[in-house]
Parts: sequence; structure tokens; C-alpha cells
Amino acid sequence: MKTPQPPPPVVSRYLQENELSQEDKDLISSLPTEKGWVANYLHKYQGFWQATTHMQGALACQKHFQALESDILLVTTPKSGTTWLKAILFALVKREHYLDPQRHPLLTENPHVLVPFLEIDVYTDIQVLPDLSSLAPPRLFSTHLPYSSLPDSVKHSGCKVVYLCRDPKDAFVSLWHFANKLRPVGSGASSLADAFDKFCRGVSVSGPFWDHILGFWKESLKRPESAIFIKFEEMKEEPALHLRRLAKFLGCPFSPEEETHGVVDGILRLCSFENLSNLDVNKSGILSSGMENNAFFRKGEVGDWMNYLTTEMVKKPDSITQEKFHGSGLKRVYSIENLRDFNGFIHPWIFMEFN
Ligand code: PAP
Repeated sequence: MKTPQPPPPVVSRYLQENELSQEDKDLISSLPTEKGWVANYLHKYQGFWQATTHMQGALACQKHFQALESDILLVTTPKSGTTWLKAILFALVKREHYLDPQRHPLLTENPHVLVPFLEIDVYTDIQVLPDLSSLAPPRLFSTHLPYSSLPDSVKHSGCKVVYLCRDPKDAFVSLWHFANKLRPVGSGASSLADAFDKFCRGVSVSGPFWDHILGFWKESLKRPESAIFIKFEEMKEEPALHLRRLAKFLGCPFSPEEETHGVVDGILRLCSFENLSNLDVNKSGILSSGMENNAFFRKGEVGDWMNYLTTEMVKKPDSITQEKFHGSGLKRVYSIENLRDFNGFIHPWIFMEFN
């Protein structure tokens, strides 16, 4: 009798490379390519590094995605708190449909299912284009694409863009953990130093990290009615304030009755790390992109980089931040006094002050 074989391991879409059209293969082979550290390879396209499979999705959505004025697009660099903001956006803009907190879709679906990535989840099949016409407005999508690579229709439709950024050091540490989850069982963790070097050189999914932030920061200054800029650290520090800000920006401010009934706190509780990470759906279960849902919930904290990066190492990203954001108007986002890294060095603020 044959011994039952375990099912083949699900290969995350980050690592898939074989579903490309000839046209995409030709374009990709003409691009600068480096060995990746999250995906196998990264290709420099329109100034930013993209994983092979995201390239296919990016090209397809650039060609075919028709944004509507009522759409909402969440944009992040990987590991900036995308999952959290997806949950918050869904709970916020669809709140009138889900008044019973016991039957909310976020209790049974991972936020990435409710707010799919354009280039990772929506435009994945090179044979069949998705039919997005039946989705109820406002349609919610997300992307890691930089501003320069957004589909033209996003820039011209007047749809709302919500940009979330995070301290590069925390985003890096989070991405390094995520990358390790993608590695074949038994192959151990990838080299932190090697990944850090690549990240600082800009060679990271949707990197250079800093240029990604700057592109959207400038856009939010130019078109404040269409683009809002949010920082993970500020959202952690004053979530209710930023949720109200977001609601106003999206044209669905909280009414006095909702304020009285604690709707703001209800949304924040539902979307909190503690709540989402403890739901069955997020403890087990797998996304269509091949990732386990629990890979998107690790610590959800500010400053975890202190447990991984030495004082010497952090000089690098901090000086890049200082140099790149100088004169941009981006302000210090988070101040914590007396936080020491494991070398005893006090970091007076997490993100940096830009002037
Ligand atoms: P993505 O960009 O690949 O979709 P993203 O959701 O940005 O991933 O990254 C996950 C990070 O958000 C994790 O951070 P950490 O590794 O530093 O812990 C994850 O823990 C954090 N996260 C997920 N959900 C929440 C939440 N509800 N509140 C705060 N942080 C969260």
C-alpha cells in the first residue's frame, strides 16, 4: 500500500516566477536584476525594485485597472502596518453595513481578503482579467507600488489615496522576519546583515523605501483632497485622533450619535492587534497568495528594531533618512524618551527629525 503523501507545500506568490507572458518576460529580462532577500529576484522598474511575480501584476494593473472616483486605495511599503490599516479602512467605510459586531466580516476573514492588493491579488491571472464592476462602492484596494508606477487612472480619477508609512528600521525588521517565514522549512533564517545591507541600498520589495515615502508625501502636499499621509507610530500613539482624521478625509466623518455610542473605540478594538491576531481565521488559514494569515501578525509594536540592530547599524538608515528627507517638510513622527537599545544607547526619537 502506498503511504499517503503530504500535500505539496504552498509556494507563496512572492516566490513564484513561472506565470509570466512572453511580453512580460521580455521586459523583465531587459531590467536591472539583483538577487532578492524576500523574493528570489528583484527587478528595477521605473526606479523601484519589484519581485518577479509582482512585476506581472504591476504591468497588468497599469494596463487595465480603471480607478473610479469613489475608490479608496491604500498604499504602503511592505510591513508598514498594511494589515492593520486594511482592517481599519474596511471597518470604517463599510460600517453602516455591519452594525452587529458579532457578525462582522473581520471576525471571519483576513483583512487582505477584504482589501486585496492590486498587483498581488487582483491582477494575478494573465489569461483572465478580473471583473471589478460588480463591487459595491467604495471599492477598497491596496498596493505596494510607488507613486510613479500607479496606474494612470488612479492619478486622474480623483479617487482617494491613503498612504501609510513606518520607521524604516521597524519595517526592515518586520520584513526580515516575514522573509524568513517564506524560506523552505529547515533552511534557517537569512542573514540579517546581508538583508540590511540590501535594504539600505534600496534593494527591497518596492524599495528604495525612502523614495517610496517621499513620492507619496509630495503628492499628499500637492493634492491634500486626494491623498492623506499617515504614520504607523502616530496611529499607535493616538489611534482615535487619526481614525477621525481618516473618516473626515474619506467623506464619512463620525456623527455625534456615533461618537456617543462609542463607534470610534469599537472600530479600534475590532482592528487592534490583540483582537485580530487572536481570531481563528488569523491564527490558521492561508491566503490565495500562499501566505499563512498568521505571518501578518507578529508584535505590532514601535521600536522592535532595538532588539535586532546594533547602534552601529542604525547609523546607516538614520543618515539616509536625514539626507533624503532633508527639506521635505516631513516632521518627526514619534518621540520616546529614555528608550535604550541593547547597547545602552539612548534614542531620543524613533523616526528622526527632518528640517
Ligand atoms: P504587508 O505590507 O506585507 O501587508 P503589514 O501588515 O504591513 O504587511 O506587516 C505586518 C506588520 O504589521 C507586522 O509588524 P511587526 O512584524 O513589526 O510585528 C504586524 O505585527 C503588524 N500588524 C498587523 N496587524 C496589526 C494591528 N492590528 N495593529 C498593529 N500592528 C499590526
